[in-house]
Amino acid sequence: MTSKHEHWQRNWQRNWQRNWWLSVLVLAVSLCAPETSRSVVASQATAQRPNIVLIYADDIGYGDISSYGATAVKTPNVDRLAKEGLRFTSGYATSATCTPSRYSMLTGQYAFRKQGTGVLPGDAALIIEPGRTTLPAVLKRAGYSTGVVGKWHLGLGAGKDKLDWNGEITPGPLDIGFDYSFIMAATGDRVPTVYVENRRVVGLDPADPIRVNYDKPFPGEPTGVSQRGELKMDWSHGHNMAVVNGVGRIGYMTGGKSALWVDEDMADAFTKKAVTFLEQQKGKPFFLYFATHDIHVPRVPHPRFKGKTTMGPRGDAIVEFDWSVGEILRALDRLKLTQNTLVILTSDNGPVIDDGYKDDAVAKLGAHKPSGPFRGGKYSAFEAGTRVPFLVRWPGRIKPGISDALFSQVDLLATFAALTGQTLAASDAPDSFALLPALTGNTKTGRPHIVEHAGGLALREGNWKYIEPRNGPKISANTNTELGNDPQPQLYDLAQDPGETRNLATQHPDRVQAMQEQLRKLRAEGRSRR
Ligand code: NG6
Ligand code: CA
Repeated sequence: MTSKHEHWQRNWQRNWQRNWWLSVLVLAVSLCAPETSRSVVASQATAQRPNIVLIYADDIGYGDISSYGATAVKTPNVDRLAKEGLRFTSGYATSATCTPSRYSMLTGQYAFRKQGTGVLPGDAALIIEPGRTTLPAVLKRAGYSTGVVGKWHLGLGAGKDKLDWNGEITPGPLDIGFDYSFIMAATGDRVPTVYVENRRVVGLDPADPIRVNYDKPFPGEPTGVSQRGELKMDWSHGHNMAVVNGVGRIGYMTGGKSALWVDEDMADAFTKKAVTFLEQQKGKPFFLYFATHDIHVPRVPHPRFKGKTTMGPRGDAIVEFDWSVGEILRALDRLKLTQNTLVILTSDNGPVIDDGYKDDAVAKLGAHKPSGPFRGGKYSAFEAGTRVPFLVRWPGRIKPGISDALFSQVDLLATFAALTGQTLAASDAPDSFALLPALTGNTKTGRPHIVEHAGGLALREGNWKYIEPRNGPKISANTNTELGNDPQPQLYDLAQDPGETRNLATQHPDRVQAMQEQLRKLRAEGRSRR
């Protein structure tokens, strides 16, 4: 007992002496340094900046994760984040589809403000202007080394007729703030079905150049129509153009045989690159944006995940996603980075069951509820379109628990700027709120309102949800999702009715009018950050 105490005391004294000398040194350096670097030295001495890993799933719903209530699938690695960190119940993607959500997250601007931010084809031009203040650029400015691995879907190059997949592909991630990138251009179901590392297609044989066309087929190349009987997985809607690896895709493509990806190996390929990025970091803080392809269509997980659930490829892809998360967390442990790494895990939009392939997702769903307690899913203005899993872990800084604070992915930019002691210019990130206290669980107060963007707009303010009137199908003919369209205004009390089943608009005309006015203002002002 005594000897233990003495040992502790000796250690404490030694540490105190070491820290005292360090403080003297920092003070001396800062006094000699010019004004700007002086504040940098001081802030580094007081708070070590965390590394940041942002794990961004594709199409994973609120109810697809066991820590959010799923029972038909187990996600132990994701659940580890929930256990060791904060589990948000009101974390949102900005939009009910991929491109606009990613655009908003990386620019801090709601995508509904900018034309051309809808789901992009694989040959679209980059939609984020180089030189703009982006999420990675903010962190790069703070001295971070920045990398993106996985799904991009924000366009590449200067547009379809100007982009040569066989040469330098630019502009791209490296021009908007990333130091390193290993990506797919768009989605797993869109051509070109190749990986792009930094500015080049990986494994390309110059003698077999790639050509891509979204309008017309290449003569002689098989299509999902001509080869329908021989496909590995049949399509249910769309996905009948190029055939790659026995799977029909959106868009036509020819050439690049040696560079084509194998869907079954994709999670391995991305995870390996992400782990390598972590291993290569030396000294500097880093930011890794790890955007998995799982669980987007085509769902073709590696055979080792086959049958891991009773739900077919959609369930097995969730297990594959969870495995990828585990690999990242284990790499952080191995590299002794866990303690000072902020890990955020979320998804780009809500869940979808049949998104264009006959992969048994509908038939084998059973009692599983991908949307959790919410209504709708991907493409929908109802909650499940944008309310997604949102987990935040930073050991030592964030106390494990649950937070009901309203937090949108569009807030990450300003929040990371605050985390790294930076002030944004007024024109930057017009919809991004700096919510560091909410992100770290120091307050349960998040943003005052959230715009949810599907076809039209919806607004959540406190627990009230208003969906603006919109014509259009109530249910998507393709995916069978309840889209939230109604020519009448809709108003729901999410506290009493999280499933949006009772439209209270006629009972509360004043609230409807106030929320409509608030939406009008949010649109007209072009910004919402004060
Ligand atoms: C749709 C595709 C769907 C998916 C989606 C984008 C058809 C019929 N459907 O157009 O399969 O690719 O776009 O998904 O082609 S997202 O998650 O990238 O937004
Ligand atoms: Ca998506």
